Amino acid sequence: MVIEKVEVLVSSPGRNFVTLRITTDDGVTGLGDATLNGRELAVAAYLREHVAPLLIGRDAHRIEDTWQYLYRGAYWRRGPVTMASIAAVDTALWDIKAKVAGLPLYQLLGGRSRNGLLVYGHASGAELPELFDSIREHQEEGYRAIRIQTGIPGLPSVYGVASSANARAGAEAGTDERYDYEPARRSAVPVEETWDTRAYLRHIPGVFEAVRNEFGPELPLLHDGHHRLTPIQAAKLGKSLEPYDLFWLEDVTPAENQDALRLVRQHTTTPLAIGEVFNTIWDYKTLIEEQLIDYVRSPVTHAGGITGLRRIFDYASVYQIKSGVHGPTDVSPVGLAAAIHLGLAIPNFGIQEYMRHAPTTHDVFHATYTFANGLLDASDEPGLGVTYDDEAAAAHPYEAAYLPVNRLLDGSMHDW
Ligand code: GCO
Ligand code: MG
Repeated sequence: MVIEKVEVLVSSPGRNFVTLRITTDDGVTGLGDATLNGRELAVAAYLREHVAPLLIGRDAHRIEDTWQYLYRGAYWRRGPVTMASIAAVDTALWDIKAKVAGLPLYQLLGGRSRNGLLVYGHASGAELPELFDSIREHQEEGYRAIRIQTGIPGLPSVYGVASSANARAGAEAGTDERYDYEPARRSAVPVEETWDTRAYLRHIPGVFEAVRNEFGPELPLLHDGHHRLTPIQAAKLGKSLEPYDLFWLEDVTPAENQDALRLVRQHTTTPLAIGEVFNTIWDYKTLIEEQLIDYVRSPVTHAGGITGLRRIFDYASVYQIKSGVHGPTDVSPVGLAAAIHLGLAIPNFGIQEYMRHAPTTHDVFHATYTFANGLLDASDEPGLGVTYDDEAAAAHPYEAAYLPVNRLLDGSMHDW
């Protein structure tokens, strides 16, 4: 069974996605997600120009060898563009192998270890009443774990809080963005936001206190610091949130400095999650070996596919570190389905982020995974259980969209 056709599909049903479709000589197709928010066309070009021509004629069953061929063979290792490209190829080949076997992918990864994946959703509100409403809506929809982000007094807009502008844009586009906000905006240049760390550190503990008082001690609560703090500020935040018993505190410091987490860890027992911008096992080496984190955040889409991410999870399992896979709407339904299959099989599953895609996205990506009683589950369809509708996609061509950039109040560039 050899690879006969490799197509790079770029479409924008609600937001931009890059999808790889591999077809074998006997007509079996596999899908992989290669979406890199705000840098989509770089991955599309990498795949079209430098990967697709190398795949034609290769044995579609040789997944590990193809992974090594693309990783070692590039010489220029790692990085989000390379690793998203390898991920898409890897995922598509797993999809094909499972279809040929006539089994849902999780069966090839060792079979079910659980009934479904516990997920968390995103509640947000500029003020506490809106936040409380958002938490209640999520609970009514079945969510059993909830991430909380709020406005900060003095800042016009803050990461993770659905803005009314976004909600309006969603309403106009016919998409549901009431709480599934999309941080990337369709514009030629990024929007600029402002940030004040001291105001944030003063405000957040009171928000968690209010949420615990309203919703009680049991509800698992999460929070994302989005790489904005110095190590000592992060340590202070972790310590100040200890009374509210967080499930995790995410990305408190810029993730590339692994040593920063050592300092944070020495000061707080709040569980730490990191890695949505990591793409290889090497990015986790110190963090895993020194047990500086509790959850690994990389998605299949950005960390070299099923093959790359499973290797990270196995390594993490030695140190009782669990999975907490990134699942924003910029990971396509193909990338999410891959995470579901992997999460069903691994022994050290922790939680899965589930932001939910807009209905328009599902017009193009027909997915068979289900969400019920707070759990995501794969269907029994052979492979990943997702198909791509070319006709529907044709109505949604790529449109430039960028994530915001962040500046401190004095105008200095900061981490977004
Ligand atoms: C999360 C993430 C996202 C990212 C987004 C960038 O925890 O879900 O932080 O909201 O900002 O994926 O493209
Ligand atoms: Mg995050």
